[in-house]
Amino acid sequence: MAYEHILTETRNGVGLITLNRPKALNALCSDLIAEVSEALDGYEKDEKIGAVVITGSEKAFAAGADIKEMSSMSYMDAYLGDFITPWDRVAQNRKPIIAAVAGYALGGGCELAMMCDFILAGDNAKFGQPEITLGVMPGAGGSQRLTRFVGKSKAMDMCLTGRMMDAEEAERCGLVSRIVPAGDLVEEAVKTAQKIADFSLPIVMMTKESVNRSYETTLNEGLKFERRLFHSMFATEDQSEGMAAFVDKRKPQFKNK
Ligand code: CO8
Repeated sequence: MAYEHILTETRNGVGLITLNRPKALNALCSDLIAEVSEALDGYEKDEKIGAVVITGSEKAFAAGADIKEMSSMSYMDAYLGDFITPWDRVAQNRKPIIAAVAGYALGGGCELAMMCDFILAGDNAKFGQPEITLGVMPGAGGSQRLTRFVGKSKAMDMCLTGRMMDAEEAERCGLVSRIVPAGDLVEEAVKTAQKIADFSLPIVMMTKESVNRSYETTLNEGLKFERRLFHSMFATEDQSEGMAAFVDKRKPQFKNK
């Protein structure tokens, strides 16, 4: 499938989406997001894909929503057109998605990274919610997801001043899972995704669902949800195989991957 603003390829059970608007530092125009959603939907349906990586360039993951596209938008355009809502499909995807972020991840770029399941950062990554400098506020989760990642004080600091944080600060405060040299980022992200894709797909998907549930519910309800899913895993062939392989001291051959 040929896209205008993204590149896609598959590597050993992993779907790799590369944002590709280099002249605009991968600014996230509506067409780009529609393409990302379509590619993700395709990977979600493709039984050979076990995990996805979204990345940009070494200079920019994405420098935000496309300011040129937004600058003449009216309230009615935004409201009636339900601006940004199509982005929800990224977070709703059922397969694991890793954001591999090098360079700028600003505004909608930072928000897109946070819609993924975890973020691997290149050592040159810079995260920020600079919408305040444009006379608006974050609109795709920056005031909500960022607060859950880094806590109120830092989220307020980022959203109210528009300052950027570097990769080390982002790792320290839990926004990113780990930092790798920017030049190795995509390889490392794909390797990580391949490791996930090698496990049982339904178990991976249930694990993602369970971790995500912790954001949406009380501890008690979340624990019950986790327990029910955990019990259900004993109805899968992959649980039998995984545990038998451990006992037999061999590598498991998961059927559902
Ligand atoms: N939108 C459109 N074009 C952009 C954007 C953007 N967000 N960012 C950079 N560009 C363009 C520039 O206009 C420039 O184009 P041209 O060569 O035609 O003038 C080209 O990319 C290169 O940019 P710079 O020359 O500015 O490059 P620098 O290396 O000097 O600076 C920066 C890099 C610091 C990243 C700078 O480009 C910048 O500040 N960009 C804007 C960052 C920003 O404010 N982002 C937030 C946007 S608002 C937003 O994301 C709202 C989210 C709401 C929901 C999102 C859902 C989509």
